[in-house]
Amino acid sequence: DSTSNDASSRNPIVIAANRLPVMRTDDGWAPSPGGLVRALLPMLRESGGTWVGWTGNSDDHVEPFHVDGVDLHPVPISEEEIELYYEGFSNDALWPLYHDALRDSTYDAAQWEAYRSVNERFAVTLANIAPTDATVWIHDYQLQLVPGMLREQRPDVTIGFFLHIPFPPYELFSRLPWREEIITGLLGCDLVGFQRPKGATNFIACAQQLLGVDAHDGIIENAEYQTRVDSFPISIDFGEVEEMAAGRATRKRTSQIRARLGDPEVIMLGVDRLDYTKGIGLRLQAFAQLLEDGRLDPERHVLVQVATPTREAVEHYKDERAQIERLVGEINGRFSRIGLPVVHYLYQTLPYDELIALYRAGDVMLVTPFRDGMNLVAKEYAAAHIDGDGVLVLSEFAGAADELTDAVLVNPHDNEALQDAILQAVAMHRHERRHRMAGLRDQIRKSDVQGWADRFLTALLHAGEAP
Ligand code: ADQ
Repeated sequence: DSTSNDASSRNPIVIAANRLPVMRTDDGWAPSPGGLVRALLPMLRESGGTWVGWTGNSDDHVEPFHVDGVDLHPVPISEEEIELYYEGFSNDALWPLYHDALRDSTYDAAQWEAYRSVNERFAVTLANIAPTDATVWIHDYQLQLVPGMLREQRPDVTIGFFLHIPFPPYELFSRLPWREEIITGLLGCDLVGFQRPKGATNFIACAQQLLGVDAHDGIIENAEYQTRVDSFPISIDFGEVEEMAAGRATRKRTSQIRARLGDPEVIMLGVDRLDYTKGIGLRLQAFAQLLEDGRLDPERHVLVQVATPTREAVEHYKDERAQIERLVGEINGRFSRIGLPVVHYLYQTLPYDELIALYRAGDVMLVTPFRDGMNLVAKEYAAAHIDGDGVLVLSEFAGAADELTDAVLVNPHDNEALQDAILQAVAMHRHERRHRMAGLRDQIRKSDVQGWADRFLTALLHAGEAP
């Protein structure tokens, strides 16, 4: 593969993420769906690397195993730790803080202790299995202490970290009682990558303010090494989505979906994990208001909202689900006709090919998070629109807004603006729709997930070299 850089062939790569990139099937394990796994697995296979992570099941005590020619090294996490480290500290303390979705601050020392100890277990595992001079790539907010812990044990390895979610400004981050520890953990890296340039500058500012480090040109000076800080916007496997969208089965399914929905003039679509950062509620309210004012017509305009079940054990997620389901009920009660609901709501994880068929059926895609690291749904929607038509309404607060400037960009906190954006998308002239969609597709085609992984690993390789 001509795009694979020499980074992948020089040193073995070891990846660490909360989850292993596999799911259980009837007869063993299969790679998890998703572009990230598809981009990273071939790289590991070529470099003879290993992926370190949790199986997803607390009762598992699985020995290292192989899937598709890649070594997988399970890290056991107990049920209690999942409650404290994962649901608690990662998803109830860090997630809202990093997405400026602040509620009452609940920072709990027992959760922090579990976070620290699971991070330590990852670091020890990595230290034990990483070959001499290996490249270690650590992923996401669950593992921010691992780089520092690993460097202490293994100064020979080159350490990179990529944060998939936003990194907050100092004013928010400094609420965290363990703020210095987190920054110190990340400063164990040779390279720290963020989705947006703003994440990188926020991180540098926090390191300066909290630890008084010396920083210049995206480089932080530590006692004996440097940490490079930069942005690497993640993407999707454009070719694969396009190919799936072009298949006969997808085309058939797309027309079937349109027919089932009663062949409306405009199908609006939302696809999100059911997360309070995704702005599903405000989107539904804007839609309801437009119906109420007669600016949308339930006979001509329908909304399909797919909400994927996620983090169901966390209280805020239960509340969010209840709110959304009440809203859907209210809107349908008021505006639907027999056999023709105006909101079609699915609380389900769909197979990827069904999702692609839905994207193709969607005339207007509504991606309106309050805050989002990147948002891959926005990119998948455009990649699936091989017909060159369709409009993306996209929140300015999604990382994707930096690149996808041909979307209808909107501030989702401003309900009037959101309503206007929806109407603008619905009424957009065909010529403008096609022009914008071509721009979106060009942008995503030229920076896909393979390019993202190559850029990160190349930068990591050079970051690890002596200055
Ligand atoms: P997420 O918050 O999960 O990811 P997103 O980037 O939109 O958000 O990715 C969701 C993925 O799940 C998409 O690839 C989508 O196809 C899939 N998906 C969603 N609903 C589904 C359903 N019902 N059935 C099947 N598949 C479904 C985090 C960050 C993002 C960042 C990514 C990657 O929050 O900001 O873009 O990581 O870095």
